[in-house]
Amino acid sequence: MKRFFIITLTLFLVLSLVTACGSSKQGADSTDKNQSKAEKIVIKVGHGNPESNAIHQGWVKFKELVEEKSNGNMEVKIYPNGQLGGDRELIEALQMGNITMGSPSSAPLASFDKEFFVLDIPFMFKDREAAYKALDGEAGKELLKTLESFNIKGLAFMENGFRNLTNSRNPVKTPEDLDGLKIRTMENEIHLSAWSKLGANPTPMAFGELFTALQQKTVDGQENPFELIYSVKFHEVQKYISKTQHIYSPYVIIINKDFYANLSDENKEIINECVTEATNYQRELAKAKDMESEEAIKEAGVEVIELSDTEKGMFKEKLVPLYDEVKKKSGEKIVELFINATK
Ligand code: TK8
Repeated sequence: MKRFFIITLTLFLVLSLVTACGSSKQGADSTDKNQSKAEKIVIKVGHGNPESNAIHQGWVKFKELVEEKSNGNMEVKIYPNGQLGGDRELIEALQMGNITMGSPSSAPLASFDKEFFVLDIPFMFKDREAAYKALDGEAGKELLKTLESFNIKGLAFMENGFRNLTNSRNPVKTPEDLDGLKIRTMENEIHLSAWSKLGANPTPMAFGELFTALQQKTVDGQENPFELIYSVKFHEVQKYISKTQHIYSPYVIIINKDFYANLSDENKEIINECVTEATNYQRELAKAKDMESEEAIKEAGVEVIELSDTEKGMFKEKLVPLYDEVKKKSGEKIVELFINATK
């Protein structure tokens, strides 16, 4: 009995050794199947918005298209909601290759690449079409190219939208109503300067901290497009929304430059095509959601304030010196390209 036991034990040990060697050997040789698994290209996307937002839906569209067109050789993993960081951290992570792609707002990107300040010229685009024309044309392409010295490749502009001022203190129709109003801005010097010139008391803050800041009245107000305001429930902690539409805010679709450079021509082509298709899809959705959200916000009881041309003019007038400030930062060339594109 004892002998039988020893033989069984020895057999068991020998067998497990053989299996162990076998499996490690298999790992080293790698069959075809293993190889294609090892070669699967994973694209890690990080962004700061909720899953209900058009920008997230744009990424989902991109994922579906890329995975289909590459026959599953490329896989897109999306990390929404700022779970990997806010815009500034995400841009840094992308530069280092810790994430592959992202869609920060253009304003925080300007702290890295000064030419992006051009998009902070207030009231530059009269409507969406004017924005698309400039951003998709030569001006936008030149601007995206400037990202290359930061190890970033710029691919396209999706849409956040025209920004509106919200606050919990008083209705705002003219700059006078802004006196001392504590406003959160994106992390961007031109935005800070603009709100100071208008008489408010601006403070930069990451988007992820904003809801609590509004709720606890650390700040009185903030500015964002209707869709984002509604989806993150800012309307529940704000009383007034003025349709200032002071700036058109794009999301810049960016990819780590080294990662992109190392892709095969075929895969580069897939990425480019899918970004274009997803951008068209996303813009349509963003536009529809912007209008729906405005209605929903009104229904929720927030006062939506229309501004007449004269009232808007009062904001514009105070912001005239901003042109020179932007030019100094971004350089005249890119400003001229954009101004010409809007003519
Ligand atoms: C989300 C931000 C947001 C922007 C802001 O990460 O910070 O106000 O409008 O959309 O990019």
